[in-house]
Amino acid sequence: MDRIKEGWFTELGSLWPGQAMSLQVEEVLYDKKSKFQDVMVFKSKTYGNVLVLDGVIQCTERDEFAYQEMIANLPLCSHPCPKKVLIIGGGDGGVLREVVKNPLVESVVLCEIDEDVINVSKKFLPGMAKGFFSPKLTLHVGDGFEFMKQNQDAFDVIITDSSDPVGPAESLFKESYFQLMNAALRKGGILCSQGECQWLHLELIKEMWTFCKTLFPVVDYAYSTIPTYPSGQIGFMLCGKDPETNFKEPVKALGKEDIENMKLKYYNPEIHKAAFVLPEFARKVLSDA
Ligand code: SPD
Repeated sequence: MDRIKEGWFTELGSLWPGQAMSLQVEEVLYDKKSKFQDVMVFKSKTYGNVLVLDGVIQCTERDEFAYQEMIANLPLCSHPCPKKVLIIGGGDGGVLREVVKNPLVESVVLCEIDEDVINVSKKFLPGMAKGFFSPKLTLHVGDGFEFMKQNQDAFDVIITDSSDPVGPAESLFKESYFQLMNAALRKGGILCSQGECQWLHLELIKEMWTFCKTLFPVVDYAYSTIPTYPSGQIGFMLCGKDPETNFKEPVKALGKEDIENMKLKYYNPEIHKAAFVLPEFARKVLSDA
């Protein structure tokens, strides 16, 4: 609660030194410690309900779609037949909501370590958590590392919807985790992982890019704009097992009708392609890596 002062929540963090995002608070709806982290939901004045883990904004009802639609559709639309999908993390259900919309997806496993996040989201973020009611879903509450060790050669697409690399999610940004995902993917499989922000974390992105290149024949980096994440952007690391995969050109391009049926508000084939066009400072670092 000390993060809320005079009616404003402020997101301070060591990963974005010297800057902070503030949102005006109308009411704190939930604030408890789970087995893994501090879980808070507040009703904001202009961004709807906001989920905060360990003091960091995970999603707001107003802009969450910019992240969830992109982290789901960039990999799904890059795979010719994404039948079996695994989501690691994603306890708010927003990525799941997007994944189950895709008619080619037959089954989804969501593996989230913190059951409190799922329950709190069902109660306070119902628009995101609706994916939990899909018949395509198998829910697994537990550790993603352990789950993948026991499920090798099993998925067409793996999406890692994690918090930042401090605390419980730190290991999800390491080479050993990407090795495990590689083994859990079927032939031609694709992964898409939360890839932090090019304005703030270029060193980390470069490090990830470098080890991904040693593990996969195709690696690419894309980003989305989103007002309530640090510096207003977040990126995605995409890796493919098939050397023919071209992330920049969706192999399954959604038409106008698909976009309407799926009620997409951010993703379309044009923004898919544009998301890989990096500003020169980032393009240079990643192309030299
Ligand atoms: N800086 C916060 C990054 C959070 C990314 N994950 C958000 C989870 C939304 N499903």
